[in-house]
Amino acid sequence: GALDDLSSRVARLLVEEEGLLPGNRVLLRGANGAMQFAAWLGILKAGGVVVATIPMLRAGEIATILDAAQVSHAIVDERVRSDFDEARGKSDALRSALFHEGDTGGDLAARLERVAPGFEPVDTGRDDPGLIAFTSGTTGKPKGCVHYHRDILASADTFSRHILAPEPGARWACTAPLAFTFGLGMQFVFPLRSGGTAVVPAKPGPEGLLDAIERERVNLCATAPTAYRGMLAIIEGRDVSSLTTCVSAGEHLPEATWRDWKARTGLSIIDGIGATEMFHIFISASGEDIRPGATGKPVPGYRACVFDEQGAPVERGTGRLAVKGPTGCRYLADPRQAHYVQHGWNITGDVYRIDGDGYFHYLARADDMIISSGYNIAAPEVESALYGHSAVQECAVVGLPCAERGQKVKAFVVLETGFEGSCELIEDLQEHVRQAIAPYKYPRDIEFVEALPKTATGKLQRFALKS
Ligand code: 3UK
Repeated sequence: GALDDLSSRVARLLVEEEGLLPGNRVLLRGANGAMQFAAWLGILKAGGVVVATIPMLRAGEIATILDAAQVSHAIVDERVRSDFDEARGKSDALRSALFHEGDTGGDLAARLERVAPGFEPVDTGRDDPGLIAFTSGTTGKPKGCVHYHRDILASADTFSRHILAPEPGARWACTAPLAFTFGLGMQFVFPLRSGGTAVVPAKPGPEGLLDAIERERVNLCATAPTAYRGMLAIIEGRDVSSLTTCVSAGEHLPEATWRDWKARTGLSIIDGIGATEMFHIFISASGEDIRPGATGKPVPGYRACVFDEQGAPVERGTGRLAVKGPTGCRYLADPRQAHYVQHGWNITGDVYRIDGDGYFHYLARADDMIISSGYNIAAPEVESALYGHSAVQECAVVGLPCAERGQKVKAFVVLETGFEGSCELIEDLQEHVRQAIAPYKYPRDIEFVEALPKTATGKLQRFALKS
């Protein structure tokens, strides 16, 4: 009721005082919290289109989005205001900016108290845009993915309903921001659709998530593989007994991480591949259907296959992943649409193997396949092997140019506390990989590092290690 009231006030204020018209784009900028959630709903009630941005973005990146989406209104948390203020000067479309501070403070909160309650939502259609989600864009100009009102519910009624099967009243916590559609689903849309409660961690990262789980008795948690490893490193003595469902997405979940989490908590992590272009997860498995190391099978409502080398869709074997279903890619005015959607299939840029039982096994991003002495080596497979070694906290594998082999496999390794880098440890890690997978895949170079380069959404930036 409180969320309904607050979001209706946001809608009324936007329409009656700030001149918002249906179809106008509204920038949202702030950390996850009740005011940002109410603003998100209020924008949709007002017939607007949500353009949420990750709080970490800087002025240049915000200016690009303001321009690309022709944003006319903005709702910004004071605490991340400065980069926005710098960016807004460069925009000719922006007409109004509202500021709040956390959930209850700032000018916007005061104005909302004075607005008349209640608002009849604008009569939008199922095929009206509800949001534009910008891809994290590791290279090139960010792409705006347009999702309709129906896409938002489609993900809740496919992945959430069939794979998570959440109980009403369940408590959900997630580390991802609303601007990342993974977080939008797991932290807001799915709990709302299933009558659950969103628990927003007070601190970012694995420790904040663990605190939230313990303090608020969270049932469903969702984060990236790195954060599961981060939680495992500090889980000793913590109470996570309230958890029933754990979701991992954003990157491949190595089998060793899945097994470590299972050994420590008794819970089977639900891996799922999603994409900003697809709104949410489209291949996954839960409960007894999980095969550790595999992503799973197409979520009910979706079809998936791989394109073989001749470009023909096949149901078994290895190739570029192709998927279709109730959601799909609609880039905002971008010629790259023709790369992502081919013959009615969404081509995600990932290489997958489909086994005899129809399970989908992640191999690599197409650009993370290493070709060394004529062999195809998937970087994540070598990483998965390294994760089976107790000294490895985190790792990244890349192919570096090599006169002799074309490319050679190099691993960057962050060590667990208590281990120190040495020639013996390098040899030990190399031998460990040779025992775990085909010996030609072992990393010929290993470098110990303090940390690995990550994108704003926590994805490994392999390309940054190639220079
Ligand atoms: C990779 C995975 C292996 C894959 C996302 C869940 O990550 C999300 O969206 P992005 O647009 O990136 C998409 C790409 O990320 N990926 C994601 N999940 C997995 N690779 N195993 C996985 N489980 O390369 C994909 O093409 O940032 C994830 C829900 C919503 C999302 N937007």
